[in-house]
Amino acid sequence: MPTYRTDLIQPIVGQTSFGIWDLLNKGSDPFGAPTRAAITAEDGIRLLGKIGVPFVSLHDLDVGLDPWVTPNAKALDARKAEIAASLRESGVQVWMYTPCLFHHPLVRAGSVTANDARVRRMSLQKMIFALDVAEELGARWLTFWLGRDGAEVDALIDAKAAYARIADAVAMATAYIRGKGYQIRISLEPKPNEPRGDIYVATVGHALGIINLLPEADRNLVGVNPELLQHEAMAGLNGYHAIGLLAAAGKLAFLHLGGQTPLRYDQDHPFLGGNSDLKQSFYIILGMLRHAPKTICEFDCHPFRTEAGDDAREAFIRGNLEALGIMVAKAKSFLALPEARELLAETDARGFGFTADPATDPDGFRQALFAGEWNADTVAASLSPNAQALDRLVNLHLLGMA
Ligand code: GCO
Ligand code: MN
Repeated sequence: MPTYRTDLIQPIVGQTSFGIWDLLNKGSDPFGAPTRAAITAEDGIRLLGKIGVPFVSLHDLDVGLDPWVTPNAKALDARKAEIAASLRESGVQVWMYTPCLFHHPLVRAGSVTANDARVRRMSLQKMIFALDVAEELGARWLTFWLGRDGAEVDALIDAKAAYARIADAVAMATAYIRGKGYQIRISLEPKPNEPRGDIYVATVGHALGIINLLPEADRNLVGVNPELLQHEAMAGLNGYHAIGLLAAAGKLAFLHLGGQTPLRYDQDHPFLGGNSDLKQSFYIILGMLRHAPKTICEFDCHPFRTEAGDDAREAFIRGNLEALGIMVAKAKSFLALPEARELLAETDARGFGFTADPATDPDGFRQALFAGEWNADTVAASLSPNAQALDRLVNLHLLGMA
């Protein structure tokens, strides 16, 4: 294992988390057998504690707390106590908890969107059970990753009903949170496809649309955790814009990070790993630093399948932390460049250069808006958007040539 740079890791490690499922991952893919030995959830938690990662996220299934797999209240209680003890001993806290609504054959035609009311009800049971466990374990977020809610055969489920059913389920969960006085919040994680042909909560925009379907009192209990680069890039979308939209809407819950080649299957490469787009990765960290500098960066990706050694998982954790440290350092130093500051002077500017309220005084508003000489050709000729100069600066800086 190389010596990973603590000078890069130390400034950011306090705002990081790893999904336990990513550490348990054994390197199998739909074509190939596992390449890494199994570890337990406790091993993974211990490893994070040793490296100083403050948070871990859990799927009920991966930590033995799935009520569909273990329909025995006593056994689940005992297992919960074991996980709590492991977290305590390792000094690691739970960042996010997910009821796995994508694994069991029960949800093969959807969980909360299924046509069969029994499946919708059992999915809600699982969500509410998970909320209780998550709150008890101190989790800050419960992520609904509705990865099995989608379609190959669109005739099966009416799309309007599907979105309404998702909103119904989320609204039940938020109302329960309010009723119980819980601290936990709900997060939606978009993904365009895989495992379904098309997933309903496909993009950040879809997630915001669903939040908009909720009763108003529940909307502030729900956020979105985009997975960047992977999930937005799978649809060829721009992750920097995803962060911008969520920041503007006040809905950025936290980030899932990893590497991805656009328009491919969910590669889940380590952050900056493989053929990931370095520039896009730079921009998402730039967006994060500017609009949510303290947000938790949770790595939701896997060691490459090639990595089979005993230290593969430790190298994976340290490698991701170092990669984030590199991009945070790059983005910070970019923002501090006098040339960048000058070129970016107007980047946050808003407004239209006049004040008048179109609702209370529409005629005054019109008059103010059109006051003066406005000629499209003249203004166009005087514009200097600086795009080329900024792009050059980003390239020189990112590639260490500035
Ligand atoms: C994926 C998803 C999951 C979710 C997780 C939420 O596999 O594509 O990213 O890893 O993040 O299920 O907890
Ligand atoms: Mn994810």
